[in-house]
Amino acid sequence: MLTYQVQPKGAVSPGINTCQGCMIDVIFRNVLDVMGPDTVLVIPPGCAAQFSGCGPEASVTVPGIQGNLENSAAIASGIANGFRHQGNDHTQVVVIAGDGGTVDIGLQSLSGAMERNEDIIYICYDNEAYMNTGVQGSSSTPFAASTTTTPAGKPVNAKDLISIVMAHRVPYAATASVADIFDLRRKVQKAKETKGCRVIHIMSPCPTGWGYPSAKTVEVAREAVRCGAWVLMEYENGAIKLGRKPEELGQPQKYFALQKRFCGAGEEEIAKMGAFLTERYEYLEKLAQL
Ligand SMILES: Cc1ncc(C[n+]2csc(CCOP(=O)(O)OP(=O)(O)O)c2C)c(N)n1
Ligand code: SF4
Ligand SMILES: [Mg+2]
Repeated sequence: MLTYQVQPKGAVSPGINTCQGCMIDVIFRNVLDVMGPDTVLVIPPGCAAQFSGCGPEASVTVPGIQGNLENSAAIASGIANGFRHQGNDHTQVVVIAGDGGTVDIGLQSLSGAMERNEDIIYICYDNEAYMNTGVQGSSSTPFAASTTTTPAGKPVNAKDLISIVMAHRVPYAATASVADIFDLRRKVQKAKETKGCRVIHIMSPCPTGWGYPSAKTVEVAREAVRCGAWVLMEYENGAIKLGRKPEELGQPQKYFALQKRFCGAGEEEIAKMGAFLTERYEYLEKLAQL
C-alpha cells in the first residue's frame, strides 16, 4: 500500500518525474481534485506509476495500491466490495491506468468488472503506446503511427475502447481530453455522482513518444479533437451524446504534421486515416440519434 503524505496544496506533490509536457500529471491533479480525499487509487505499472512512487513514498495524498498491468479492474473491484462489506458506501475506488493496461493486457479484467457492474471508476489515460517501457505499439496506437514495434507505421486502426465499453452497457462512460479541462472535470464529477461501473477514456498526448516539443501538448490535443482523431462524447443510461462536432473532420494533416510519429505517413495514409475518422464519427452520430 502507498504511504499517506500530506501535501501543502492539492492531492499531488509538486515535482513529479514525468517528462516535461506530460499530461498524465494534469489528469491526476484534476481527477483527484474533483474526487476529493475519500478516494482510493489503483495504479498499474506504466508512466502513471510515477504517482504511486518508488519504494514506500508516494506522490499523492490519497491511499492506494500499485498492482499488476493485467488486473487493475479486479483489484479495484475487490477493494470496493471490501468497503461495501464494511458498511462503507462512500469511499470511491478509482483506477488510473494506461492504454496498454486497459485495451490490451487488462481488458479481460475491465470487461469482467463492467459485466458485474462493479462500483468503481476506471480511468484510462491514453498515450497510444506502451510508453514506460520504450514506446512499443499498443492496440490503441493509431493507424500510420510509428513506434518501436511499428517503425514503418502501424498498419491497422486502433481498437475502439469506448465502443467496447458501451457494449457492456455500463451506467456511465465518457471520453475526455486535456484540450478541454472543464469538460474533463465535469465528466469526472458526473462519474463521481453515478453508482456502478464508470469508465472515462482520456487522451493523454506524450511529447516523448509522439515526437513533438513539450510546449505543444495542448495544441496537439486540440488538433486531435478538431480532426476527429479524438471524439468527445458521453454514454449515459444507454444513450450517446456527442460533444461539439470536429471543425476539420477527416482532415488529419495538421494533426499529423505536429508529430514525428506520423512522419512516414504520405498522401495515401493521410487520406485513409481521414476517411476512417469521418466514417467513425458519422457512425457515432447515427448512434447518438437513436
Ligand atoms: C503482464 C506484464 N507485461 C509487461 C509488463 C511490463 N510493463 C510495465 S509498464 C508497461 C507499459 C504499460 O503501458 P501503458 O499501460 O500504455 O502505460 P504507459 O507506460 O504508456 O503510461 C509494460 C509493458 C508488466 N509489468 N506486466
Ligand atoms: S513517456 Fe510520455 S506518458 Fe510517459 S512520462 Fe514521458 S511524456 Fe508522460
Ligand atoms: Mg500507454
